[in-house]
Amino acid sequence: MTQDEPISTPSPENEEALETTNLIEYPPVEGSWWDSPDTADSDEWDESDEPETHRGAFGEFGGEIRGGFLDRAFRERIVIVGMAHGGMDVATAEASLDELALLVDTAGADVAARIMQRRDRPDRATFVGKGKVQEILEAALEFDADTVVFDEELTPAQGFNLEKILGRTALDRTAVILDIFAQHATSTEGKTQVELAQLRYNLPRLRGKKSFSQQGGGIGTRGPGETQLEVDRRRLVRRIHKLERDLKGITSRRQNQRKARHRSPYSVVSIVGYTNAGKSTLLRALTGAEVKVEDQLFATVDPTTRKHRLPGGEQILLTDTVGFIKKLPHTLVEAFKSTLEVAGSADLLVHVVDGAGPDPDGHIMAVREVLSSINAGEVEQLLVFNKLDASPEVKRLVDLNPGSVGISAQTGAGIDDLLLAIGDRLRSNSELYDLQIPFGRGDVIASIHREGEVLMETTEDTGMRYTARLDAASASRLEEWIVRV
Ligand SMILES: Nc1nc2c(ncn2[C@@H]2O[C@H](COP(=O)(O)OP(=O)(O)OP(=O)(O)O)[C@@H](O)[C@H]2O)c(=O)[nH]1
Ligand SMILES: [Mg+2]
Repeated sequence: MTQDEPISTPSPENEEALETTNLIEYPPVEGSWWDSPDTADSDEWDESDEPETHRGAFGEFGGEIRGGFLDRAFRERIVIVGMAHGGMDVATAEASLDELALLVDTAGADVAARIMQRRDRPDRATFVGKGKVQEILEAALEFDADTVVFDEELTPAQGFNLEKILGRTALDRTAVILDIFAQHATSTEGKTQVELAQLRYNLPRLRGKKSFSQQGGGIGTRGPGETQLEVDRRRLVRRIHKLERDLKGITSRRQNQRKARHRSPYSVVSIVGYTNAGKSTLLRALTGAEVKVEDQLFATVDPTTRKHRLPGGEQILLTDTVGFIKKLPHTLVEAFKSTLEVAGSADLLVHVVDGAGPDPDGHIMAVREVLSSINAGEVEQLLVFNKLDASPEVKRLVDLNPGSVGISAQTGAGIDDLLLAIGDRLRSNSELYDLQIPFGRGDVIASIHREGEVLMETTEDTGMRYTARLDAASASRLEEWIVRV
């Protein structure tokens, strides 16, 4: 252990654990710590301390992440651990743990046991209390589990300590979500974003064996006396910088596309919602888009946009994008900023909620929180309760939420009403204008029809006169033809 790594002082809480191992405790690293890797914790640990029975998500780490955190050579058996702390009631914590079980299943592993703790606040050194750690160890031994997954993000120190005591891999909710994203990303942008999130997550958790060996490093890979950890950290930081540069390039291309879209006559509608709500099913039902629909969390990572004509004739651009979840990892939001920002620049958000699911209100709140954090909280939302075919609850939710619509994206029920509601909402952002177009300007007449809703058309001596409903963008494009507002 080095000096900059405070060793926790014994307290009744962790006394027993300290008898068997040296625990570390330091405050969670915050902010853009990846920008200053050299000032980050530079602790190493003795090889003799190293547990032998696990691969160590927080233990040894050979550089770049290539796969996920979970072993996919076989279905791992996992112990999951939740905590009700602060004002949280046990039912809420249990629901969150149910969701973690789904995440683990989607990631390709089996839940062997689940453990819940009620506590004022997490233990700084080991997240759960010392008695609970023993209980987890016993469960892991009983069910022959190689990995324990905690329902909240562990600090690097907590993860390190838990792995040491438990002698097996300690992961957290964030690692599992990152793992799923890594499996599901298909586009270059998606893959880059996920890798970046994984590396940023891993950097403060990087630990290495103390080794001053010059062997195996290759020429120029290691300076004199540089530890394997420092080499790994340097490689990781280089890779992070490269991915950041790559993403910048991709993002600026996307922003140009988005600008072009906003110059285009189409309204932009983004489908948002909790993961597994039925967003992709809806895009598929409306536009026939061949998007992946799965009873899985985060089936969609890469966004898809399709054009669609509303019953009133207006064309819209409809985007299906990544879903949200409670405790969505900050590293993911950060890395997926360019994808998520699309919601912020939409004319309307179609917020799809699984009306047959366990906690529609909690899901709505979680989605709204994420939307605010990506500056999309102010964009108009149309609340859509999905899975009408699966539960009578959907009707009740629609009644409780004026202005919302109930649909079944699967059977098509309610879709016509949804399209009318989308048209209405977009129109409520628009105003009535009178326009005078000279004969011979068929192009302008065509744009009025395409972009707006024509309410009256009369032929005059010099040209055509229209009363049409236009949104602000169309009105400014057609400004020179507007005669009276
Ligand atoms: N019963 C019923 N099931 C539905 C309906 N719409 C979607 N589903 C099912 O719900 C699951 C999730 O659907 P998706 O469309 O993949 O959901 P999503 O919101 O795109 O989810 P992610 O991309 O994973 O965030 C799938 O198993 C769908 O078949 C519906 O109206 N009724
Ligand atoms: Mg989807």
